[in-house]
Amino acid sequence: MSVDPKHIRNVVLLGHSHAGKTSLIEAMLFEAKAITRRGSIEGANTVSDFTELEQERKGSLFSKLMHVSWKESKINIIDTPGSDDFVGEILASMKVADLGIMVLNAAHGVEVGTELIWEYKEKFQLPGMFVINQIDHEKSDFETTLDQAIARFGPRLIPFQYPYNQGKGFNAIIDALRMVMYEFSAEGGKPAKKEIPASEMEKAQKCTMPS
Ligand SMILES: Nc1nc2c(ncn2[C@@H]2O[C@H](COP(=O)(O)OP(=O)(O)O)[C@@H](O)[C@H]2O)c(=O)[nH]1
Ligand SMILES: [Mg+2]
Repeated sequence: MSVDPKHIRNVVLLGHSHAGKTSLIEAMLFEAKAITRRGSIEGANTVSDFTELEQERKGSLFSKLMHVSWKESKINIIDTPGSDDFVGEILASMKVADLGIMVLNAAHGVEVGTELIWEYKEKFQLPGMFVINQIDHEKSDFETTLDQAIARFGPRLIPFQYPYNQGKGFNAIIDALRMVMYEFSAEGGKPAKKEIPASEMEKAQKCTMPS
């Protein structure tokens, strides 16, 4: 398939080890239908962590390039190791990316690796967005993680999606830009679009207002 260069995006996933970067990419590949079976870290069968050493250690050691087709675009996705020991892999990936997606673990908040990698991201003046991950974890605390990110990385951070029901049983998010709720089935796939519950309306409207 030939792709017009204006429809090519290069994104790099960044963040502390175990934030969930490799698992998130596996979900992205699955949702974009680049793969038909979603692997896991525990199953040692993700697309990204394919080397024996990574499967043994259950963590990424090298940067990897994958891609998906999404509507008219080709999105190149680079996975990176989280540990500063592999900073060369992280920096080289940042150099070729248009966007850095900082992945935060909602059960852990901002971590040392997040801060170190953020400094590099700022040095490269790489545009960024945050994904707060592991929302289904019983100790997930989206609000505290977001507050920590705003306190550490600046008030310009604006949440435009947030979980409706974090913790065990999590299956819905509020999208404050489109002003809808998306409810996901356990198998993934296209979410059901629902009205934002009345109890969430004020919070959703406030999300994107400048403070
Ligand atoms: N419950 C839950 N576990 C997750 C999620 N994302 C990743 N994990 C687990 O967190 C651990 C680290 O994930 P991994 O993708 O290797 O993180 P990475 O080091 O940032 O690439 C693994 O045990 C994953 O199974 C998530 O959204 N929910
Ligand atoms: Mg990884």
